[in-house]
Amino acid sequence: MNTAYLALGSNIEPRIDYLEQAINRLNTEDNIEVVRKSSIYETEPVGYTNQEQFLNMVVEVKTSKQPLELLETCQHIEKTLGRIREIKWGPRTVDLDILLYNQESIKMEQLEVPHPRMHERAFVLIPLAELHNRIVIPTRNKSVSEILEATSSQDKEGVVKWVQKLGEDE
Ligand code: PH2
Ligand code: MG
Ligand code: MG
Repeated sequence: MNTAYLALGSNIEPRIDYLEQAINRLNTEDNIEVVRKSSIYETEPVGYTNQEQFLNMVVEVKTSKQPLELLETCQHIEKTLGRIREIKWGPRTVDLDILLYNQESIKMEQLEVPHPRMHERAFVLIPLAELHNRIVIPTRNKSVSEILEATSSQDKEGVVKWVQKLGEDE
């Protein structure tokens, strides 16, 4: 059995529903089990800043799928959830990225693991550290907590624990 960490993100309402549905769909797969979930964080958009805030989280999965099969599953889930509401030019309803797959370094045309930008993204590092802060990112030779220590406080401040407000159906 393999252990993988997946990053989830959404910035189209209902954001929380998209995250939950993505997790349900992962669990519905025969060869994937979501074993742990981080808290959910509300995060400032990185890269293209002219878009809504994201909800981000990380999950740990156990899977007998090989990395490319896992990637296919993630892309299929993105596609099926994206089709629920068609928003022209809108940001994606759900993004599902493979961060780590065991301690493997994989560089293929379709897939790079560890995720090539994970070490510079507080919205990935903070929820991942919650699940496993000693885990080493093989391409960096550093643990998540070490990388987080070197992350600017400004980046970290853009990542805030999210709590659903009562009576508010997002
Ligand atoms: N994903 C991106 C680009 N920027 N910013 C935040 N806060 N969260 C994301 O998930 C995210 C992003 C591309 O996948
Ligand atoms: Mg992404
Ligand atoms: Mg992606």
